[in-house]
Amino acid sequence: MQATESNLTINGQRLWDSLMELARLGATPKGGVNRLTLTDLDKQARDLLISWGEAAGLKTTIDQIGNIFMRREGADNSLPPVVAGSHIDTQPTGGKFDGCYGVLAALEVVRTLNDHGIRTRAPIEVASWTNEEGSRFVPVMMGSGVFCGAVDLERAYAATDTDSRTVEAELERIGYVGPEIPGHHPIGAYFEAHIEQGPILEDENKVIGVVPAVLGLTWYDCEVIGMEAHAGPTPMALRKDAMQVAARIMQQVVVIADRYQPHGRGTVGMVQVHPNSRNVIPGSVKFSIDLRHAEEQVLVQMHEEMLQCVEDERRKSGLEINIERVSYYPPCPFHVDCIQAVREAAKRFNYPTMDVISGAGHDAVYVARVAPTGMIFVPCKDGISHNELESAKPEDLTAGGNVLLHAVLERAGYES
Ligand code: HGY
Ligand code: MN
Ligand code: MN
Repeated sequence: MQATESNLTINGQRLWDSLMELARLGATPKGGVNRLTLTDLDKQARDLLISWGEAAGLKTTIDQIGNIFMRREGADNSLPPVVAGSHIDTQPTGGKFDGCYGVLAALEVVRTLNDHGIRTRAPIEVASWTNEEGSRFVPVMMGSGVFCGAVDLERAYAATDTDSRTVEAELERIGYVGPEIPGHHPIGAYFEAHIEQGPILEDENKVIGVVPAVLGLTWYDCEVIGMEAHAGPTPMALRKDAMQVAARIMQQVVVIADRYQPHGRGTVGMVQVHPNSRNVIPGSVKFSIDLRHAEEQVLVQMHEEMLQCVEDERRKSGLEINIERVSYYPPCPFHVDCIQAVREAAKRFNYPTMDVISGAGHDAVYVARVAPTGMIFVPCKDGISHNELESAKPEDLTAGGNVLLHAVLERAGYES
């Protein structure tokens, strides 16, 4: 059947089946996925994705930071490709859909075009970016950051996990150091479909989120250095208790975020206590700080207040406190033409639609620096993500895939 543009839809069951099969790699007892970047499980997922791409007739290229591009030729291959994708690495207690949905929805677009023998004018590519999550290695969105020049390749290679393994060694070990120089890969336009990872679409009974922009983000590693001592005989006034000082700084992360609502965000997600023994006054506490906002000037203000808070605690406690910024990107608006393509595609199906600013970071933030970029959100259950309970409705995932299909076609053009 030669589909006309208006009634072309993806195969939602095939998309769902692929999501469930990929989710088996690193499946956790609570129904989530633990597949950290550059682990053996990540290699297995990369290998599976590439095998699916090859089965769909795609040609794979890999760059030096392990970003994967799977290409479907068009009628005019001198045109830059329209790329769709996301990431397949997960959080330690991640879900089945964060990132994987965007990559497999892009693959489903290709599979659908194959089913209907549709040849696009520009080539189409499916992209899977390395280490979007920034959980095992910082900075966050590492692969797309290196691709757009925001992150230096050598800095990325030197990043270490808590076992002192480097990105370079792990990428080598899993066999995903590709030949292509990151960024030497034209992109005509980029679309990323993603679960919203928040409650707005579900609360508002909408199916499609048109994403105008993404909150800016600033991440820090902070370490308070005190002195280990016995929890019993050491008088309170003589202690150099790293934990108490760290706890005051952690409280301020939330106070600063609350000061700049509605878009202010502040989170302490990682804490390492040394020696982490119940009857030893902690000698060192290392912790992460994640601050976000929709306006660059406010994010700068939050940054300055965070540094001032650390300075005040340094002076009051007399302890050594180190704070290092490890990730930063300003708020990111998407391209008006790509936003419009998403809006038009959603209108084609009469999907209930609304604009949603993304609180989460995505590879699209960095790709937007080198190509017109847009995002498509679909609801996730109770807005929960970065949690093994993460869940989404097949019909919503299908709707997002249909919007992705038509947004890609709008930018790639095709011969009917
Ligand atoms: O941190 C984020 O927003 C993304 O999940 N990496
Ligand atoms: Mn994601
Ligand atoms: Mn994520």
